[in-house]
Amino acid sequence: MNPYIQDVLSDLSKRYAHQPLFLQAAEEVLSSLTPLLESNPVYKKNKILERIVEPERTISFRVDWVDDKGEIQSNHGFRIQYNSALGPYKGGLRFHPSVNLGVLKFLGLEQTFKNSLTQLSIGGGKGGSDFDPKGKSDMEIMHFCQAFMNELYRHIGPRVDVPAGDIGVGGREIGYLYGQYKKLTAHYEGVLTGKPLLYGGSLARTEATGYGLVYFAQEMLAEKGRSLEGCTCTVSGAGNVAIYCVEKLHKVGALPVTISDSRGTIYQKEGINVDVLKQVKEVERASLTRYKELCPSAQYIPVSEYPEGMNATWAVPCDVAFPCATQNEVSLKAAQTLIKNGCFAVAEGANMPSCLDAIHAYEDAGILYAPSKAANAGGVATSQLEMAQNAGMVHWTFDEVDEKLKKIMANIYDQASSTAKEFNAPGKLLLGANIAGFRQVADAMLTQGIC
Ligand code: NDP
Ligand code: 2IT
Repeated sequence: MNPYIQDVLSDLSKRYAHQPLFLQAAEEVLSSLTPLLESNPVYKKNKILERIVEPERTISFRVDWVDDKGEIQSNHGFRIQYNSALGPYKGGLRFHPSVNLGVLKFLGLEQTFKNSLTQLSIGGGKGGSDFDPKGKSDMEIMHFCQAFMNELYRHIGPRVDVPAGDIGVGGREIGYLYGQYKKLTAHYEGVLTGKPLLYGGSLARTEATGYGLVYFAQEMLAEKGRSLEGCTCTVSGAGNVAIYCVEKLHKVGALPVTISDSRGTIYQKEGINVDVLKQVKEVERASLTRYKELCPSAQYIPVSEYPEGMNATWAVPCDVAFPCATQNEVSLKAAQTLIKNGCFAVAEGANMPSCLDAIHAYEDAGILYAPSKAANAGGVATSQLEMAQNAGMVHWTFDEVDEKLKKIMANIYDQASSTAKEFNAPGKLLLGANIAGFRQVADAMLTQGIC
């Protein structure tokens, strides 16, 4: 590894030892940059690495709200405005008890390079709260979202910072957040994306991350003369990304056989039933034990019965694996099991779902690997299409948005693949995506001066 990168990573690990996920994300990106930095001393001269890994601004606030029993609750809220070299800050909000500054810094750093790869003039941001939506009533969710926006509204705007969804934040939460923003500012504007269709949401935004992931995987397989048709696929997660990944896999003739949530995994040999999955997760907001009730032929494996050190999903033999739940859900042991069972490609829907040693295992085994910041960029790209429609006061059809999404995913694939070739590492999409994403942000920073 280049000594400049080593110095920056070593300094980061001293300063942020308490933020392991952020350090992991920084190492994952920076360790790809050696060939670029060696041929371009200008980045070191301008201390680009030291600057790019630090958020431009971190906002943290208290969120007080009242639950259904009349008790006062208090949570932590954050918005990280990571990098605005390429455009307004853009990125989701995550509501999950595990949220802290380190988690959001990892997500914000990844988002910065992901958004760069879309080539749609969006900077990087991320936010959220340690609020746990599980088991909360609709009224409690609304009160929390309103309290969160009471602080957030002063920092965002359609040309400033445009939040969206992530884990625990979907159409319902974006609706409540939007209502409160409008109440506080009296502005009816595209300040959030993933909005319901009635007031500025874009068709195909709900589907975009999962569909885009499958489009990316198709591009990656096509370059090797292969296709998803007839492939058995394992998918983890049962939320927005997983549902529409499963739906699209069926549409392209693949067979998705698993889904999972934080309590267990469903394995259904004949293929996951998308209608039942949507009923359970989007309508009833229930656990996957309910899916098992509705589809008795499916097998349910509770977390307590998972093989040691791994998620049961990755023990199911497959051709292609799609991790779509959360970070570090594919351990080294899981990666080795996938490879041993004949998996020939991994395409990441979640952000940073593979541990660093799992990525090394994919590379050593020579299997195809679609890294998250490229493969799951369809969600944020379609958010930008929502911003464009809002700004122009126009509405595009589902097919128009879907066609644009397909082209964007093909373009991201081309950037990752051609950049890997440019640096003599053909097929190494992680290296290609990291260099391509980084180079655009870094070059924009250089031309904007020290400010
Ligand atoms: P959702 O909240 O809709 O779904 C998340 C799913 O993952 C749920 O099934 C959840 O189970 C499971 N999950 C979450 N955390 C854990 C955990 N710690 N352990 C086990 N299972 C867990 O979120 P999304 O589908 O939107 O997001 C999934 C991933 O995709 C995240 O990494 C997110 O950052 C990424 N992503 C999302 C995009 C989007 O547009 N929504 C865009 C790009 C990436 P349970 O309900 O039981 O908690
Ligand atoms: O990780 C992601 O790219 C998202 N959660 C989507 C962000 C967005 O602004 O649509």
